[in-house]
Amino acid sequence: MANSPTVWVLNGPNLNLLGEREPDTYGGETLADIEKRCAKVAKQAELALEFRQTNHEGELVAWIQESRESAAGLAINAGAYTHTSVAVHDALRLLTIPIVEVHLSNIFAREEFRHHSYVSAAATGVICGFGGDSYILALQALNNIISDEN
Ligand code: CA2
Repeated sequence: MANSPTVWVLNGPNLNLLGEREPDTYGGETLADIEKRCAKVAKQAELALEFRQTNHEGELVAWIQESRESAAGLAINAGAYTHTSVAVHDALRLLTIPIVEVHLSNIFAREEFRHHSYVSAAATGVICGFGGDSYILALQALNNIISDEN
């Protein structure tokens, strides 16, 4: 979409396996299903979408840095790196665009080690616990902010 603001959606480790196991925790959708839904919502909102997944911390950091070149907003589900990665936190702190932290599950209703997030302190807001809908809600939040800016 020429000249449309681009929203980036970045996904961390193991999210490529969604839909294969633990549907009670993460829902039955695959990441490809979620990407399709995001693409539909982005199109309706006249946003371009860049949707990626990696199992590697360094690649996630590199993509966060790369987003500075073209992203108007970022939604990130850093997976388990949410709870461990100072590098992801530092990279997010370099951004000046709105950032929404996304989780499929309600991390606060789960094990204690999931209650702390290195992403939250660098994020504009957090959406968790709504399965694949968490991504849609994140896109809507980013669209509201980006529309207000323009
Ligand atoms: O709820 C979320 O979105 C999480 O970011 C998902 C991560 C987890 O480490 C976070 O605490 C919360 C896990 C990624 C997906 O892991 C799978 C495990 C089994 C089958 C499919 C995916």
